[in-house]
Amino acid sequence: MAFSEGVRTGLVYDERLSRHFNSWNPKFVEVPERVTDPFAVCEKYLLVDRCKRIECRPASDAEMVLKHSSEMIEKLKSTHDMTEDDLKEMSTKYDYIYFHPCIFENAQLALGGTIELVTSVLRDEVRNGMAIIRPPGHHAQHNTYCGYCYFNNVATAAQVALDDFGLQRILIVDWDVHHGQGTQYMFYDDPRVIYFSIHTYDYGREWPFLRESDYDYIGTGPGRGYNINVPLNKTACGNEEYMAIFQQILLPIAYEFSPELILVSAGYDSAIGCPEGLMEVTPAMYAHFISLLSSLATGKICLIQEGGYCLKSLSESIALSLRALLGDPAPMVQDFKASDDSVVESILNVIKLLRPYWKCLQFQDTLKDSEQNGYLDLPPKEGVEFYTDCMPESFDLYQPCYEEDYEDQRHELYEKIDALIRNTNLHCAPNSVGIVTDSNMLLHRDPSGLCEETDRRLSVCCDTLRSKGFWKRCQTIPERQATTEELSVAHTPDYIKLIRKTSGLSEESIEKYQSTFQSVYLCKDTYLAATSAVGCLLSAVDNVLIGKSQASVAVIRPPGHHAEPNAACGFCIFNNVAIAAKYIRQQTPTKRVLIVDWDLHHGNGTQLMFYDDPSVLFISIHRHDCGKYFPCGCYGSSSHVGRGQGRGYNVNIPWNNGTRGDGDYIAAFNQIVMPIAYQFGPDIVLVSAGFDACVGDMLGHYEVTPACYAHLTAMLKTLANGNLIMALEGGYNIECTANAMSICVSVLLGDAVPSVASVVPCNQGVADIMKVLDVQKKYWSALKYREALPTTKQLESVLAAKEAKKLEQTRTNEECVNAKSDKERETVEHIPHC
Ligand code: Q9C
Ligand code: ZN
Repeated sequence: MAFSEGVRTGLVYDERLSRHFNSWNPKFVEVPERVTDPFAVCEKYLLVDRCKRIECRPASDAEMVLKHSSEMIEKLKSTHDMTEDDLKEMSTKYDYIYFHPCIFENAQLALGGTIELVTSVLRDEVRNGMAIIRPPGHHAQHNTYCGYCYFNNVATAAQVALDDFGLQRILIVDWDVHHGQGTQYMFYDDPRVIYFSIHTYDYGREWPFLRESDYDYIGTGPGRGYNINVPLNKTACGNEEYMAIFQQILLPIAYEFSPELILVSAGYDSAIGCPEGLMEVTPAMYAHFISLLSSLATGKICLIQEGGYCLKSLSESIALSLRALLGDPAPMVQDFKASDDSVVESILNVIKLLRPYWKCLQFQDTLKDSEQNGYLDLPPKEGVEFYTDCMPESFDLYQPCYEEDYEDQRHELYEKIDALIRNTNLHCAPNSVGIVTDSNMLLHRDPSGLCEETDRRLSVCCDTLRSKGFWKRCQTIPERQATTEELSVAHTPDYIKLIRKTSGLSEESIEKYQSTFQSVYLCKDTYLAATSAVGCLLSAVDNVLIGKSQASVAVIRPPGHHAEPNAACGFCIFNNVAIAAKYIRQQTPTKRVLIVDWDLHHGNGTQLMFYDDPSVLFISIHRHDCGKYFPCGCYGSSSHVGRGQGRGYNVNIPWNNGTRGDGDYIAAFNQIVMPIAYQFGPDIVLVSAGFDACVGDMLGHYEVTPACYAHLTAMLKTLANGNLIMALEGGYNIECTANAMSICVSVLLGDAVPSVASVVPCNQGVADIMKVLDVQKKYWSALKYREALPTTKQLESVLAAKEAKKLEQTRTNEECVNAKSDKERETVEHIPHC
């Protein structure tokens, strides 16, 4: 049975994994509660019963040797019968490793459990899954144990996926706060596996003290460009920094790579409160990472537990991770500050080395030969000693796992975590999607029969939603008509009166009203249809506001986003979405509203209605062609940013010249829409969902695929607790519109997001996006990545200079040694003759 009919998420957990512990060092943080506590919280949140339980089994010999030497396996096996003294003696041979009589069995079980989980996903028995396991794996290497790790669970599972399932593209994401050097080594030359790690580094002064944890280690041979290290050179990095790394590096590369499987080395020592990491990622944030990654690889994502040593944040983070895998909305995270400059620097350093390998990383400028800046430099920092060069011969049995002064902060940190837990909104509406339409809207018809905006746009959309089975999976929301009072939040009384007056009029008498507007037709039922469109959308809004559905969809026409306070325009009569936004502000004045308008055309009407308003952020992405495309003129240009208090709260992303496709839209979302949206922190998201940029649309001639709209929907769904309201705007190829809309509804219902092929923006698309970044970075610190980076040639000459200097240094050192021995000889020679 495939997962679509069964349980979606696999869960690996095994009591036996709590047997081993460090019997001589009670302060050692790698403790049995690291699995029992998280599991208990998962049970408390009633998540366990929603999962398919997958048992641990011992990994086979054949599986263990995939990534490890047989000596190493045998040695671990032999610990079973050792005395404690022998175990202790052996532990001193390894860096942060202890042995326990159960350790072999448990390492074998953790590895077997990981493989079971990953193969269940690859066999389509579950869509995704999580392994709550210990010992962790990412420091384990071919021939050595390291950092609480014995067998490399994730690397071995990846190898199984390559060997037994013939996968070609696997993405490993390692958000454990330590560098998973073991995994890095194992796929360093393999382009089939991306190893992506975010870890604390401090220019090499952080454990595991490796030169190769830095950003310039990008893989070798055919694997060049497929190893990605994001070193953090400060502690206290939090949600904003990690999210920036996702938006600037990980997600763009993931979209270009188009993985078939994602494995996460899910270490929660990056979470707030962990003494090993001293970072500040909040438990809810992991749900965002997972939701965003789940759009890729058709949702095939496996989380394999690695580190995490603050039991409170570890447990909460694991539970919220599992909940995200199950498809519950990511709980809102707020108060995004600007990323720390040292992290901005790390991000740009990564980009400067990787941009020759990834077309998605093209949003920075290029340093001119005459220019200099900090990015011209290359590692290492001087005066740092690495384990890379001199690994100690033995290690202290009582190595402290963290600095002593952590104890002073522990209480305060725990209170902070408790507050986070209390304030996390885990509300889940009884329905994922409410949906509404009304046959009144079919009555609005062009008397000439020539206009593309036809009633069939709506009826085919609804038919398709029904025939594909999506409609019946939604909650049907009752339709209604908007009142004059409701319309007047966005339109002038005279204008409303004028439209109302056309009700029931004959064709000839309507003619004179119609001719005052641009690209609009009116008929005797226009008023009825248009008030129904607004009413349906308000009903959809109510449904979300009262918590009946998490998201809702209004399948409506006539569209609205061109309609201005006192004018119909571009097939639009009343501005549905603008009225909805004003309505939300009226009902709940504290709510911050984000409007995303992905209709092919600029939403000039909506822009106008919120131009001064900082509580409603309007982002429109549209074909502009330097003002020559409808609705024509300069209003859709990127320089229109809002006015007064509202400056920065109007974001236009205009496309100029030529067609655009998935790569451009995904890039615009990763580069502009999502960074701004996360920083804004909306309580509710409205989507002006026109599908006229869809491939096949005869008005647009753009090439966005229906699947791409699913991705855009999935991204926006990570905001505002998933409180997203989608309203149909344009879209004139009836079949394409119906397909695209259906796929968006499907994603809102929680179905897997279909994969788009490897996508990259076109050159003109990159140029358009850069222009917007330059305008908007003044208002949004999340966009501050437009620095000039050196060219490969410049970097090569810096590298050559460094090498030359190193050579010279070795020579001087040698001279020193020689000089010294000369002196020694001298001394010897000067011993007076007897
Ligand atoms: N203050 C994992 O998280 N401790 N292993 C270093 C630095 C060793 C971590 C001490 C950390 C090993 C899987
Ligand atoms: Zn770790």
